[in-house]
Amino acid sequence: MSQSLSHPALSAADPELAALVGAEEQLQADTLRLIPSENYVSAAVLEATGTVLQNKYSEGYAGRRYYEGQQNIDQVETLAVERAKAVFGVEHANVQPYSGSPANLAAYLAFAEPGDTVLGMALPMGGHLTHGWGVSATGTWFRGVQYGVRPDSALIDFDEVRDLARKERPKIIFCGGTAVPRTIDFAAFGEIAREVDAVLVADIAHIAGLIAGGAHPSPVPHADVISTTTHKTLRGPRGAMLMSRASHAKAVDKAVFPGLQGGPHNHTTAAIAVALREAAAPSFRDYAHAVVANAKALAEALLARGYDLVSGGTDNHLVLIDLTSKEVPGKVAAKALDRAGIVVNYNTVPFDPRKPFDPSGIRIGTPSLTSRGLGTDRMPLVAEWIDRSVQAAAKGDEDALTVIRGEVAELMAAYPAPGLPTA
Ligand code: DSN
Repeated sequence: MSQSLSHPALSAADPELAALVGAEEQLQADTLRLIPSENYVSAAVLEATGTVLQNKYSEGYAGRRYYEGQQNIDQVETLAVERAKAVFGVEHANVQPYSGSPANLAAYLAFAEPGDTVLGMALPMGGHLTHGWGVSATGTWFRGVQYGVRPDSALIDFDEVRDLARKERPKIIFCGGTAVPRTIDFAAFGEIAREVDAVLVADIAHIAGLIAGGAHPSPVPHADVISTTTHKTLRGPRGAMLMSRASHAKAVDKAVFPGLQGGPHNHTTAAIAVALREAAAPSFRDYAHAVVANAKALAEALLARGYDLVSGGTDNHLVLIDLTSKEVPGKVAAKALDRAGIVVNYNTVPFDPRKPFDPSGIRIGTPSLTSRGLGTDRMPLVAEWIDRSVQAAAKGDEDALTVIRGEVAELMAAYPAPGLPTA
């Protein structure tokens, strides 16, 4: 394993751990990372996560803490809050949720009682576990009612959403998801939520960066609450935010702390502030639009190679490939792609006859490769590598995967990743 020269103190204190960090740096440098929920953060965001801010306890909110010594932390959190409000055009922002699942759980705590009905998109249809799916606490402590997509178009079935909302009268309606390749119609969800007097929570975790950069419509003013992680298309640290109208501010804040969490992770808050400053820059608009352009180009190139894409393509950063016609299970393809240096995740497709741990599809996305500067001209090559890897997987041709791995590493060396040490 390689030593991490960029972490001298760590290398001296714990060579074993430092070697693993170094190996991960190498892996992230050499591979084509296509998991749509991953990205590369900037060196500035990375530095902020490694600061002494992590030494401090700060239960409470700026100006009303339960611990002294908040002279700097209050300013850090206020910066993050104000930047979030400006970037997303919201009245209130809470930057303390530890990640997306706790952020969503805080929304339940704020607006529902255990046993209440909540309406969300089913996990196998593209929704998230925390939108009321059975194995999640949100589906056991609450009564999760789930909507899906149309079998013909794989688009959200708004007739079904409206019918379920009228019949079930949910306290909360969740929109957004983890495997939704098309634009979320926040206005349509908002209309349904208002009709049944439900709180609409827009989970924009996947598309937050696209919204910040103007490459996807904003849920403002349709959603009552906006939940997002900060580490996907937004290119921040692993964390989350809840944003809302001013009228919901108190309920949201109370649910996060003291309802659900203790002290905020101040180093993460600082890094969120840095990421939001980056997201406010004009260059981030270019980034967000380039992510979408790359995804569309990649989808076109895959369609040209005979791949079935859920919904026929993409409007955002994500492409969901149904491999049924290729006669290669998603897991087999994902593992072969990994050996070829192309990192994806296997994924269910809507109405999947296979099980979630061995599904029919793979999910890919373009946030990471766009962060490295690859443009639409490279997407036919990416599609070719995916195609060759899937064919190699079908034939059990390990040599072909090794050849592709070399080609991938050679191209990626020409596109240094933000935040990674340069050799
Ligand atoms: N499941 C994560 C993803 O989309 O990868 C989000 O929680």
